[in-house]
Amino acid sequence: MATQDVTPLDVERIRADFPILEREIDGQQLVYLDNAATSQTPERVIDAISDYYREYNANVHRGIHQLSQEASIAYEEAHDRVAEFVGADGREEIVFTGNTTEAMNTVGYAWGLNELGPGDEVVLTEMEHHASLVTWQQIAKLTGAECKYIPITDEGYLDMEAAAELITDDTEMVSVVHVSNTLGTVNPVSELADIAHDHDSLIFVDGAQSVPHQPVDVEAMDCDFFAFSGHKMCGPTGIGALYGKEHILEEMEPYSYGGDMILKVTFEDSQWNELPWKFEAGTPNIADGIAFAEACDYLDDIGLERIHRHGQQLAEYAYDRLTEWDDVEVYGPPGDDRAGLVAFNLETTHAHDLSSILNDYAVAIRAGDHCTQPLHDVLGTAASARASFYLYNTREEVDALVEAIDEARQLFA
Ligand code: C6P
Repeated sequence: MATQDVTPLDVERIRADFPILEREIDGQQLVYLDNAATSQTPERVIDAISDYYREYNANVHRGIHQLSQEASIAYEEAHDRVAEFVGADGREEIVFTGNTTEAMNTVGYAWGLNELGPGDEVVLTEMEHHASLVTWQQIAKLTGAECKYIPITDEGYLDMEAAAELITDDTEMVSVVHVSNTLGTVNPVSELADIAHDHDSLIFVDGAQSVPHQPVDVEAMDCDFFAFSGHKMCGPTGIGALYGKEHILEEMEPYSYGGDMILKVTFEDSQWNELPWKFEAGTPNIADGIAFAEACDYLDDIGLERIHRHGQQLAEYAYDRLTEWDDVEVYGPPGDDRAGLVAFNLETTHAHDLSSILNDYAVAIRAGDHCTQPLHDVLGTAASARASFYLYNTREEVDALVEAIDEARQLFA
């Protein structure tokens, strides 16, 4: 692989791309540290949406007229762009979905219902997001299959010895989160793919928290399925993608029926359209699909390797500052080995109260279970506070976070 440019980001210049960052809350400058939930949107992505509605709003694959042709081409090419962004072969391997969750459910219903049965096992991890955990849990109930969970170590890494024992010839699917949205752990997904394939199992990787922050190559990873969301990577809400190896998607039956996913329909039966349209029933989210591709361009123009390093540096700095205090518990791996987020708890203050106090200082973080309730059970807490960073965040914003937390510590001491 060519050496990638890792010169530091020009954050001030980047911030100018995001109009929302100028917002003030009660006269104070917004400090937005909830990027793992939803990232902010640069002007050119906003423009891509409004250009579509102003200039070529029309349904795709249905009209011969000029606007429909323009919309169809832009929407189709958006699939190619998103495919290229994650190292897929082409549009055949990229199904646009509403988000990561819908991508999971697509595989759960379209693949799982047909392929799983009693005696089969789905291996997940204790750090799965509900999007994968609940999907496989419910598909397992419907099919008689069983879910097993790879445990985490005390430091928040996957226990790979346990993984090697849990993945067996009974395993039909390994479903693993690439980057944990709660621990910040980066999981060894290629190694897990090798173990899964040694047992003739497929592997689904949840890339919701990796694709926005680091270069991803699904072919090098050798995963069979991969999912991610536009709204966490400078794109719009309501759009995401499911990657699947072409031969697997080819063999899979669709589970959502209607217009555009068919080639030929009679009163008796129907034939399916070619990939990826076979899995995109009904009028799709055209504007956001096109803007999703614009977000890929935006991130590539800045450079994923640089974005990655910036997020890691901010997380390490936040980790170091927070762990200076004895009354703060930080979850997950050490500061120098985590993705760009930090989840923690104050001994004296519930995460929700802390988040509410931070809001008084215009500091936006997330508090709650982050859709990882079983993981929080393992951590021994019902909720945590989480600060998550992106390309436009600064060290000064981490300082603002820490100062606001200190105010809360004094208040509840
Ligand atoms: N996590 C968070 O604040 P959707 O909602 O479908 O776009 O993404 C679901 C999802 C799946 N996997 C991981 C690892 C995730 O982090 C998320 C979304 C947000 O952490 C909202 S719960």
